[in-house]
Amino acid sequence: MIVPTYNERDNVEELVRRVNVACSASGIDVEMVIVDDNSPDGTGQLADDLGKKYDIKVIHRAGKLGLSTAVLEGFDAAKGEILVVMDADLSHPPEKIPAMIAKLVDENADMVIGSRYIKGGMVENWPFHRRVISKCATLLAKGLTKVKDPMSGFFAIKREVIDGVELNPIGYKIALEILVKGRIKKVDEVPITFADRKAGKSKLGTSVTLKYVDHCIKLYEHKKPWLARYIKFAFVGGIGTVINLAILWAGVELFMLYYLTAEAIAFVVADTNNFIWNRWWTFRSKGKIRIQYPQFLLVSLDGLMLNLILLYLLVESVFPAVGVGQDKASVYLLLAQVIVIFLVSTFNFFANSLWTFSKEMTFKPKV
Ligand SMILES: Nc1nc2c(ncn2[C@@H]2O[C@H](COP(=O)(O)OP(=O)(O)OP(=O)(O)O)[C@@H](O)[C@H]2O)c(=O)[nH]1
Ligand SMILES: [Mg+2]
Repeated sequence: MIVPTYNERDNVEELVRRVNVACSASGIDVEMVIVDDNSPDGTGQLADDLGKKYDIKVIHRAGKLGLSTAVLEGFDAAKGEILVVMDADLSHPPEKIPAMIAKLVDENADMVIGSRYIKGGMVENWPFHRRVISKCATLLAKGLTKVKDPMSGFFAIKREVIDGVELNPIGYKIALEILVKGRIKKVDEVPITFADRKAGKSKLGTSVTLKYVDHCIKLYEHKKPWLARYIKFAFVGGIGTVINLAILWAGVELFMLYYLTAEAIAFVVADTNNFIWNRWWTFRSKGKIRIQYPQFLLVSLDGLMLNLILLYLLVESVFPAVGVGQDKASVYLLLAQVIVIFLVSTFNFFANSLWTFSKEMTFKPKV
């Protein structure tokens, strides 16, 4: 049992007791590994004291080094062939451990999640905003795993699942990392009632949310590099689109430019923005800018031609044919450009992936 702790003095004793009661009732031999980050409230000392009565190994780390690294250190220190991870704040019911282990042993699962979001599972007393955040976070991971509650901090694995697997501790959600990278053939879930922490403070903050999004993006890149980069490219394109539309609008409305001229200027400015973001973020490229920027611009020039032709066709023939967009400064002009941006971005994505950033994008699977 790996339990990371930071300022959990009011919870840890009850946790240890309940874990031991639950396990001994089911004949499970349990070693607890408490990984404490020098909690100012003395959790580490209390854990040492509890070690006199229970089978506990306490790892004292110098300071708050993060939840995921704590869990990974716990994995290294634990002796067992089955590893269970749970929070110390009594949110996770220790009484469910035997059912989770039974699925590993009797039903040959490789990983079992204590799940809030399958039938029989629930969350107690969460305010509306936390439910929404949790649901959104779960939604973001949908493409990574079929598990209903990959955000759970309560799970059990066989050690062989992570043996020799390089786990990146950037994320707060180590279960998700294991689900994506671990050697898992069969994964199962056991319903739990997630109790809101009664004592101590949450360690969640905005930076955790941002790190989570970053973690998810990296996992998608690991699992589906093309899709992940297409989405990032589209996101960058979204920002570029706003810039593009703003300049197009200003050109037509404020500077009285011909709409195609305004769009040409808008396109170049937005495109340079896109290059910077795509090189640095989408493709994480370290290639030579003096080669890549001209390549990117060249791709975009083709894109620009396509853009102008398609915009012209939409504005001059398609829209009039369906009876809209006679006024060139109208919202229909912008609508036409939005459609064109989608088509041209897709063309640009493939051209840049296969040429400008071809070193970063190969069809070979990552090893
Ligand atoms: N060792 C260590 N443990 C940590 C660290 N951050 C959090 N923890 C522990 O990890 C577990 C989960 O943290 P919580 O603050 O409960 O996070 P949460 O469950 O998402 O948030 P709440 O629902 O508000 O409790 C708890 O047992 C914490 O004590 C850390 O930096 N180091
Ligand atoms: Mg908690």
